[in-house]
Amino acid sequence: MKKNNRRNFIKQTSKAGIALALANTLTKSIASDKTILPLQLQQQALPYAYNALEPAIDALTMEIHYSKHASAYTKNANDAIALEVKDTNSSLEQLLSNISKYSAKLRNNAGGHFNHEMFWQCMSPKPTQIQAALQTAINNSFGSTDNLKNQFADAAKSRFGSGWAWLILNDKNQLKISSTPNQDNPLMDIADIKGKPILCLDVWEHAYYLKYQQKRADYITNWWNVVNWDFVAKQLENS
Ligand code: MN3
Repeated sequence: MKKNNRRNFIKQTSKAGIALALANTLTKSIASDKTILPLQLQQQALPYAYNALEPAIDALTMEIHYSKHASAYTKNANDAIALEVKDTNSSLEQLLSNISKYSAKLRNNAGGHFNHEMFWQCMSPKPTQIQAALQTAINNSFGSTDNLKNQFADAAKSRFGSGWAWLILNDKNQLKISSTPNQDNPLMDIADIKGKPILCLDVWEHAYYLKYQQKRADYITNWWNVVNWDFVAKQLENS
């Protein structure tokens, strides 16, 4: 081969090599799009109307909270999952239990999705009663429902800035109260107090500020009137 020809041959071959490598990558990523079904989160329909929890929570707060804040967490969580989560079998709970391995965007938004989906179910427009099995569990852990409510309200009131109050079942099968900052929750490996969430309360200002302004304590007091104790009992039963 003449020198010039050899140079051209090398040029052509390396171009072809790059093209082939690119084609392989594209084929792989298209194939993986078909075979890999990454975790997809969906915002469930609110189980009651926006105004159904009035006067404890006003309709406008519920509408903005559900249709703007919470829906954004779900969307942003899915965007982050698509980029970061490779394990196709992972559930949201498994993801949360390994959340320290992922970005702040995934932590904040997957947490935000889980927390809000649970929060809507923790409330009901129709009054519910604490049934026997739940009452026994509450009495065993706190002595009385009033003590539970006081400890929970203290956790909710003393959470500095934005966050959540939780009733959880820990790995020793004890009911405990905890609180988390931002959109963290007790399922996360980074949580100070871990456990299975039984009841949660959103104490971000977006959850109450339109009606209550700085009076977070009043929001908490009125919130007890819409707690869905049937859901709480079911969470405990399934734990
Ligand atoms: Mn919220």
